Amino acid sequence: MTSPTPPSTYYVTTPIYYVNGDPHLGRGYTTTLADVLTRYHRLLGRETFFLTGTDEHGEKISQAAEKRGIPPQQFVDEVAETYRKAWETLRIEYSRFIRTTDPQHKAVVAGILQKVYDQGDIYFGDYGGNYCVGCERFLTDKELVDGKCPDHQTVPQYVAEKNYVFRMSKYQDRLIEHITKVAPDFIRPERYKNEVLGLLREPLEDLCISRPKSRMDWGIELPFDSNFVAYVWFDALINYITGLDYPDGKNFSKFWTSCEHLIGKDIVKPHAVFWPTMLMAAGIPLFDHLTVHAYWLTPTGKMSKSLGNVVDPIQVVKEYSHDVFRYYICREMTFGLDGVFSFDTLDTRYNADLANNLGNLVSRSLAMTHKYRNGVVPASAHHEDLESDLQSQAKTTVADYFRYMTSREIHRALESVWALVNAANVYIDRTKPWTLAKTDASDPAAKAALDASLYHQLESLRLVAVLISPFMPDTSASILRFLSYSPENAQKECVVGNTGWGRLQPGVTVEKGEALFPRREKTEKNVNEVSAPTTKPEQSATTAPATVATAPVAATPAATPTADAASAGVISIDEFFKVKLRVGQILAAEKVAKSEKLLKLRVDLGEGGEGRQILSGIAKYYQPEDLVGRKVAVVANLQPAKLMGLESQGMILAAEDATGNLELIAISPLLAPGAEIR
Ligand code: ME8
Repeated sequence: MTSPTPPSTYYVTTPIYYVNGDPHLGRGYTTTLADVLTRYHRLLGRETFFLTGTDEHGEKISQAAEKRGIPPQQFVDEVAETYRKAWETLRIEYSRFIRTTDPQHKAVVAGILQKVYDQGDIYFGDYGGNYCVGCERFLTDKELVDGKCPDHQTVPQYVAEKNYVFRMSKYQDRLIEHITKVAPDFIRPERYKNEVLGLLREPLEDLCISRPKSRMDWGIELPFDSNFVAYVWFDALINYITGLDYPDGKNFSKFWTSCEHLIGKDIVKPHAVFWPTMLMAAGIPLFDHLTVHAYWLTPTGKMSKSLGNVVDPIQVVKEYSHDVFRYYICREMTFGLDGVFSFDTLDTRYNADLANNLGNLVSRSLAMTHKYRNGVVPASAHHEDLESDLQSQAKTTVADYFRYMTSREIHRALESVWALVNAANVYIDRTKPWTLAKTDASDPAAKAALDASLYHQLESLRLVAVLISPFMPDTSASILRFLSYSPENAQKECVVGNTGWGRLQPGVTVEKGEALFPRREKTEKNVNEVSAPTTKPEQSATTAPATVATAPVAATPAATPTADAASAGVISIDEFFKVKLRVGQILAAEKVAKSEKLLKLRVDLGEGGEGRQILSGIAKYYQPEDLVGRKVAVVANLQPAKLMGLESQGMILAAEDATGNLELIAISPLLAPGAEIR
């Protein structure tokens, strides 16, 4: 159980955002991710530097200021402040906020332009092409779709004028060599590397790097011709070194080559082609990595002001919390692919992963330690298969976590932590501390088993708290505080590669803690709707899961009222008691081949053996791995039925909300499998 050997420094950047737009979800995502990676590298003992800021020059900013009727400088000052405040609200802890209107930045840009000009890599000439103001760059014919910019859906403007041009083509071969041979992980994930290599298969054109002041004067003046300002990308990209006080700053020599640029897929070309060739021309070593993520979409498509579907991360944080927001965006988006943000999936993840799973682990383990051991962490001498299983899951989780963090499969890193959260909850149910507590005063074996159970619960929790600290700093700090475990220890142990089992010291007193993630009302409401027989009898449990639609079991006498009573919409108490409802615990879950709806579950109903096989139509709403360990309500006396050639020996209860989503009925994790529901 060791963490990767840490190089000593880590430098991460976000794009500097255009000040004609708001700090919306997409920008909030990149910035949050940079914060997560910074905290992760600090945990590994690296000295970190995190740069974000605002891109304040160029045509679209000048147009936006004009629209507001204020001078551009006043406009950019106001919006830069909005960004700072937004990141503060999201609890982003950057090292420096850079603005391209900073005098220091202007001087660095001028210095680089002069150097590249003096060595003959910038020439004056005619330049013409299709300019997209939205992208602030010329688009090649190949990039246009039906004559329009695919990102902005606008027809670019044809611009032809005398301008200064950077000999970018000169560096094409060196760039290809770098991407393919020198640093194969320069651009990641792989799909974006391939996209760039695709671009580089065509001869690279030189890059126009100026705008005549007569047309647009909101920019940095060229040091060698005062009639022109620098092209906005040539200016903006250089922020990444100004931020480290290039050329002479201590930070530049310390951090530059450990640099990771985080960007969205919209600005791959400027970062993967313009920027490295600019650096080559300026004689500056290249950065370490360009890490690209995809877009956040909404259920109604791309976020856009005109559609009114732009998600404001500040509102989300206000309604939930920083940690919930951070967890959701990092867990929900498969890194590198587009993700869909919806409050529905946010609530589902909140209730399933945070309230039910992590929240319960915290409250159960602390409550039981208080109830059975006066809050004192017991020593664990007893070691059986259940303890080995949990420890081996902890080992797998730690290894997977570091592997996925290193490969930037961020969502998977979190998934691996939740595998341990799940396993710890399952472990509690299997060791049944409440049963052991009945005899532990007189039976030394029961006492040892209870000590072990409590220790293993708490130690799993400690490990989880350490691993989630980059993602959920407040939650992690609360859990470590509950466990009387110092955050400095957590950090130290990652540095020395000792994240492993057994760091929690027996004898310390844990706090009682508090509910970290109370279940959210939306789900509560759904549950009530289903359990109130008078409101919606047709939506009762027997009709809820999609399995029922195809399952002959739905028509079994046990679950169906008599014809007379059914027509009246009521059933007698006797009829109700014919239905045997039991608490079940999902032991295993997998998709059913060729079925979009069905999951095949193995469910422990307290009957011994391997548990029952139950098919449930919830595949669209739950990932199999998120179900393992979960307690569910089961109709236990349904006549078995075959679905897709597989036998189903019962039915899991779920409720359907107004949008047609299915949500499993919540069962307290304290209830043991087989407990009767009535
Ligand atoms: O391009 N989903 O600034 P910008 C995910 N100033 N991320 C998104 C997103 C979405 N729907 N929308 C935006 C610029 N982003 C230049 C950068 S850097 C030297 C100059 C994020 O304000 C994502 O990181 O348009 C994307 O690359 C960036 O915001 C674009 O920000």
